[in-house]
Amino acid sequence: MPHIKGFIFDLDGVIVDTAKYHFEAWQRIARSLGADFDHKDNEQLKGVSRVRSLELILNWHNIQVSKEDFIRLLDQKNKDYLALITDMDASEQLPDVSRVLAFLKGHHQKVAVGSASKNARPILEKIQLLNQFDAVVDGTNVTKAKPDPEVFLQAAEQIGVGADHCVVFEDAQAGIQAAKAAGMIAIGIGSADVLKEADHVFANFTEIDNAFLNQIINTK
Ligand code: B16
Ligand code: MG
Repeated sequence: MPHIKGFIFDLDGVIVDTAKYHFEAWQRIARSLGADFDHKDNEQLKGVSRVRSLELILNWHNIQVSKEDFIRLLDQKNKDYLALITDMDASEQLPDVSRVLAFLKGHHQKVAVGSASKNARPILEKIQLLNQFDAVVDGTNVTKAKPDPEVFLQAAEQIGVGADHCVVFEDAQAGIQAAKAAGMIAIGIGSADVLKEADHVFANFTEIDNAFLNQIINTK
């Protein structure tokens, strides 16, 4: 029997390149406040909740806003983000996601999504992958954001697999930390310079071949 029984996929930046739309929407908000931030700062916003993202941007620039404005800015960011992804379709699935999914399912692995996003389900529907997963745990289900392991522990529970038998694919520092805190194998999707705490790092799924997946499934 293989040791690994389940794979949990982060959504934004792993299954679909929504990370660029989150960045654009947050930049608009920052600029409306007379502030700005770059791609390097943006790494800190990946994988963290909408509320935490706004707190970070305001902190970087020492900006104080009222509770009402805070809520208005969150709402505006989500409106801008939803407008950017309105025409998203299956062509925006990141390369080889469907090949990796098919391989894992063909090898009796359970597959789940573990995302901080409250928009995860509609996005999965748009890119026609919602029905491919055994479970979806997202920002509407969890109370503690990554790097807390809650989202991945809930996903493992929903697919009925112990945390130490799960593997996570993640593009964010906070997500890699969450996977490790959950006691899971963490595979980074992105840059090794950024995802230093991951067990393995690949630029994208095209670099992950079936031999590697086989090896991971049989890792003890
Ligand atoms: P929403 P993931 C995360 O999704 C994004 O990486 C992060 O940038 C975003 O702020 C967060 O979802 C919340 O998203 O505003 O749609 O609820 O990478 O965990 O799939
Ligand atoms: Mg992500």
